Amino acid sequence: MTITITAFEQSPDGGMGLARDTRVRWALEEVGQPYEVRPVSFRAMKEPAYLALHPFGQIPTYEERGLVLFETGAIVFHIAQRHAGLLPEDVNARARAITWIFAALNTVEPPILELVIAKFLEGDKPWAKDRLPLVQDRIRSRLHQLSARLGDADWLDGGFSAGDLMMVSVLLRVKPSGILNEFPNLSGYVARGEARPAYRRAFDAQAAFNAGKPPA
Ligand SMILES: N[C@@H](CCC(=O)N[C@@H](CS)C(=O)NCC(=O)O)C(=O)O
Repeated sequence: MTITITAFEQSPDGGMGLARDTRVRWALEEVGQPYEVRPVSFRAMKEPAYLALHPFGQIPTYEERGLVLFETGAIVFHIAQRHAGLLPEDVNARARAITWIFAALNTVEPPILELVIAKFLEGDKPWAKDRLPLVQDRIRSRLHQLSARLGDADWLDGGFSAGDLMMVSVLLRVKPSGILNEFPNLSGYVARGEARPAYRRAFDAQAAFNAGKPPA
């Protein structure tokens, strides 16, 4: 069974792990599933052939024996359901881990994306200077709540799960702003995620792909 995902032909971050194929690569590495990567250009992403796979013309997509998925939440959830290692067996613990996937994507990622928009897409607008601190404070407020919940635990609910994989992936996007460092337990949490061998393999594969090198 071959799994194929799509990724930017040339990632805007140059392969530093911020493009969303990283979280899918990471999930596949955690469960030990090999995969292939099909590069797509920005132009091809908006053409009918690609829109048939992904209605919003984005990366990543996931293809496996006639199944086509988009949205990283759905893809990571599917991988975690199908293969052991990312969701607990206990039904309630499993439901809680899935809750954290949703929390990462629906509650924590939106203010972080606002910062990306405020800085890189609207940074030249006359109101950008006034807006930026408001956006940063909304992130702080979310991270404060998340930090309180994590406390001194290693992971959000018992052992590492797909919920942590998604939360760490989302928090990595705020790392370059320096805001994450204001929350030492969250920086430690992200560092634990980044130290996982599966994450390292995913990161290195993405970096090599962007550098035009074959996978190691
Ligand atoms: N909610 C989607 C977001 C996908 C997304 O925004 N992908 C970005 C790359 S990280 C993209 O393709 N951007 C180009 C575009 O939207 O045209 C998911 O989690 O899969």
